[in-house]
Amino acid sequence: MSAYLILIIVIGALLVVAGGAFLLAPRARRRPRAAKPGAARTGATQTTEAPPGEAQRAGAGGGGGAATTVPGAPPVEGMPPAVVLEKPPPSAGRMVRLRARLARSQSGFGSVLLGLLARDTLDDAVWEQIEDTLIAADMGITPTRQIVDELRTKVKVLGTRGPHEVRELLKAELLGQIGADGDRALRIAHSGDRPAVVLMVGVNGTGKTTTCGKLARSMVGDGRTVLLGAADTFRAAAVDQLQTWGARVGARVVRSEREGADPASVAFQAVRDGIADGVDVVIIDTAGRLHTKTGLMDELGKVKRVIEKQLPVDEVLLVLDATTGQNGLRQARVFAEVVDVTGIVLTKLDGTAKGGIIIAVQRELGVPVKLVGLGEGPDDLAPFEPETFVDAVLSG
Ligand SMILES: Nc1nc2c(ncn2[C@@H]2O[C@H](COP(=O)(O)OP(=O)(O)OP(=O)(O)O)[C@@H](O)[C@H]2O)c(=O)[nH]1
Ligand SMILES: [Mg+2]
Repeated sequence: MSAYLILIIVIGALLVVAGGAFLLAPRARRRPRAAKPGAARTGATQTTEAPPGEAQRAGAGGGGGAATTVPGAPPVEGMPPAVVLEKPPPSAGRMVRLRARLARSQSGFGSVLLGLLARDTLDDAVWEQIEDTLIAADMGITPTRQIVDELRTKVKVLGTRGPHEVRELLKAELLGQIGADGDRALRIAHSGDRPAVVLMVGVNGTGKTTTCGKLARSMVGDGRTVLLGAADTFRAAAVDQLQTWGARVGARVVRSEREGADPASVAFQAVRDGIADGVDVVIIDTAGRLHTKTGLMDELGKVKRVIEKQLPVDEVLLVLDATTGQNGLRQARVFAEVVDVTGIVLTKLDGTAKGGIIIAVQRELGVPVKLVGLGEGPDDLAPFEPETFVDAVLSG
């Protein structure tokens, strides 16, 4: 009897297994063969599997290659997701677009200054308050004194002061200190067929990698081709961070597969690949440096020298965090001793009211602020425009 029961159970189990296999078999047959991931070059990785046009066609389901996807269909196991490249906006007009954000962070000291200057009587106590306000905005002592002296003279000459006159006075002074006519354009409009090379340097956490990514985006938005070099070889996460930025806009990222590899050799290879690919610009990200550690600073000099065995470095952009004030200025000084800084990127200007640092740092290095970071969003990097900045400061 019990043997009879066991037999029934075994037959039942076999039926269940056979039925399940029958149901699953057609589905397995329907599943397309997994596409081979794109072969990475030795020591270098291409962030997209196909050039922009092809990637977009694949995304729309029209590509004849292995990575064809149907819009809305769930991802198929083993198949890499099709890369749909973003179309970033061009760099022109960005600062105007971000003016409201700038005004939110900077107009505090602007409106205090306007209020003080509009007072009926401007005695020593009021001038002292004006001076304190400028210093509190990180303007620096010498520029502050110059601004106050000039304003005192002009107010005397002017006699009456309506709100409009006061605003114009202050605007002229601030613009005079910032230097409205400085050459702030990035030197990337290269002649001939070599890529322009941009080296990003700065202390930890100032926003170098983010700026490399944002800058690559805005260059792509301007119709340029970009290659990124991940010469921050100390942290794998930093390399991945850059890779993510590159992948979004179809910029190839040259990286080392080995953590702790020589940053100079990655930079060298990035430039070599940039030449071979015929890109317009190669942007090299470097590791954050403690400006007190001579070893690391020397290494930065080496990165630059090694790149220059192939091509001149057109821009060395020093990334400074606007919220760090005087400390940022000290960093700037040390970096300028190791590499010839050609431009300053002031990040996190959205997070501080101390926009006067623009004046102080330009004075310190004799180098213009070329770009400003105004947020964490991918398009929150803008070419610095003094007039837009001053208008935002005085908008309160
Ligand atoms: N609010 C704001 N945040 C920013 C800006 N630029 C960068 N950040 C943020 O600053 C943080 C550090 O940025 P990273 O780009 O990783 O800095 P890094 O200099 O590469 O850092 P290390 O690689 O560690 O040296 C990130 O959280 C960024 O989102 C900016 O303009 N505004
Ligand atoms: Mg970084």
